[in-house]
Amino acid sequence: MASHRTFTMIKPDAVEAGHIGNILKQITDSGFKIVAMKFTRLSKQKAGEFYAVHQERPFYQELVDFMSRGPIVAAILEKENAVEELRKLIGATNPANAEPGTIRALYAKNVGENAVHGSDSDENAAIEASFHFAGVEIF
Ligand code: DAT
Ligand code: MG
Repeated sequence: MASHRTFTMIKPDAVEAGHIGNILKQITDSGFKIVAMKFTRLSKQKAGEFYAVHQERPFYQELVDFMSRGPIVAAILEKENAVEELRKLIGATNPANAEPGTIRALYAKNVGENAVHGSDSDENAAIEASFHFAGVEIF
């Protein structure tokens, strides 16, 4: 995947709270183009695989339970410098530390239920995008 792309998820807490539309609007208003998108749900096994890098962390089981408890929106986004730009737009992992106006400052409940995911590198963006999407689903 080209480096002008990143991967995002609107997490179960934000979907449950009815924030899909507002979050997608904020993303597209910030200049991102959606090149793939689906409304789906992670099984516990799939959530565990997605976050396998965190499996030694004390919050891993909580994270897997949370990410599999309801539907999510998964999307691939395109913009110049996409990974860094999306991380700026979503804000710090803990919403208490997130800049005002960022998606997590606006919609996240706490460090565990923090509304959105954004890839942290071009390499992980490519891995995460192919975890969720087949080539024919990316436009
Ligand atoms: P980010 O999602 O900002 O990339 P991360 O990769 O460090 O953050 O962690 C992945 C997710 O794990 C994060 O979005 C929410 C959860 N998490 C991280 N730190 C946590 C903590 N201290 N307590 C509970 N959940 C945590
Ligand atoms: Mg991360």
